[in-house]
Amino acid sequence: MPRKQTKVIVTRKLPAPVEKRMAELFDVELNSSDVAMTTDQLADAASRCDVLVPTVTDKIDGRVLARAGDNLRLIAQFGAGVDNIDVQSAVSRGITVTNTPGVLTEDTADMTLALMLAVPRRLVDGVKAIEDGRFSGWTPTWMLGRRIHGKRLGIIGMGRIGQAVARRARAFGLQVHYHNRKPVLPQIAEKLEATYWESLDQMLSRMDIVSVNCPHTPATYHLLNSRRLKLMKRDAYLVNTSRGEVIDETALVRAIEAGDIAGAGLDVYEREPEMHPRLRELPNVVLLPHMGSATLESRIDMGEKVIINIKTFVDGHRPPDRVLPAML
Ligand code: 8YV
Repeated sequence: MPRKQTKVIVTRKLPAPVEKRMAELFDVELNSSDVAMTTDQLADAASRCDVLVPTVTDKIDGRVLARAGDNLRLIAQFGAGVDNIDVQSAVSRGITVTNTPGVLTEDTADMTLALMLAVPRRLVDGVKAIEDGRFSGWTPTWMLGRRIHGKRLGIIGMGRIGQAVARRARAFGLQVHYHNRKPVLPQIAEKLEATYWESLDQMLSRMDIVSVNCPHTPATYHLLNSRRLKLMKRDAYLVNTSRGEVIDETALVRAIEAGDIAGAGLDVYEREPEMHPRLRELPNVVLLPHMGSATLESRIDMGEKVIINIKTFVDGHRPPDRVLPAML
């Protein structure tokens, strides 16, 4: 099919240069209101387009896919994570799924480090003290946090983002440990001086900071449950810039309230934009609104990846960022 006749529906507002390029290339329907679509609206979109461009806020499940038209051939996710899409159902209906890996790695790793510093060093407490006019001068014992340098970092999920976190962590003098489905290549492990733990339980009990950098899949849902949170050291911190579902949020709130762990830095939640109501009341947490990849550069690069995936597909080739159920 000629590109210009390819009907592309984009579910959310994308950066202006991305929308402009899409409009030049395809018969595109944009969402200038940026209001997230309902299930009915998504199903309607899926029934009318050749290519659907969803984001993390759109649940493309069996119900939506069942109502898709025969014309829907490609779901080109704007995002690295695809846990909002029932990839298995899509692929079994002959629909190709793509994502945008690689281009948001460095920004997400930066935000992970920002949280790893912010929680133990009480960055937000300090900002609030200034805002509230509570800074009455330096004292030897005020605003004491915990040192980062020399501590042990345990990374759960040593993919692109996990490795980017490890590179940064080395510069901060952290010792890198990781748990992954399998060890990384020896040359990568050597460069990062990273220690592999086959047993997540054993790693958790020895780390000072734990960072979640694995995708949300059925295998990682509630990977950090109440039992595992209890394995962590009482003075350890937990950081999550991946997906909320990897941590049992209620168990996390209880663990922090009970003093089982020292605090947490979270960018993602189990039921976004909702979060456990007591999370906001805890003093030793830093909470961000899912902004790990929120730079203009990342979002434009993600848009460009979406465009390349669509163009390649429409031209009859295999798109570069195809996602297969076996990869999840
Ligand atoms: C994206 C993310 O911006 O790419 C991901 O997986 O978590 C985010 O940073 C979001 O998913 C857009 O769909």
